[in-house]
Amino acid sequence: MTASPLPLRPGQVAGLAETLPLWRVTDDGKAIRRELRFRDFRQAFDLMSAIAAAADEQDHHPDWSNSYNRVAIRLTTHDAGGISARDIRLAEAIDAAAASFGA
Ligand code: H2B
Repeated sequence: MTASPLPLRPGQVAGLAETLPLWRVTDDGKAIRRELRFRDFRQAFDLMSAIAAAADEQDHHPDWSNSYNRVAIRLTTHDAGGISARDIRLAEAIDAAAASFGA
């Protein structure tokens, strides 16, 4: 198992607006979130399957929910008690997967 990740410093959190413009920092500053909307449930679920594969590869997992064609994703690092570089890396993979689905 790898060492526990460090949470981002406040300046790094502020910089997320530029590096991950589709994501918002939650009010408590401990997570980032993005909401996606698709044509239908099948598209939404296919994206979730793609994200699940990326998450397992990275050994870093989203907190998320799905309602029909919407997927709400929240990324936080439980082991760090906040946002870490692991969340950034997974967010980038999610953005790439979503773009390939046209979302
Ligand atoms: N996912 C997230 N979001 N945060 C974590 O701290 C985390 C994880 N820890 N996936 C990983 C798994 C850890 O439990 C394993 C043992 O590496």
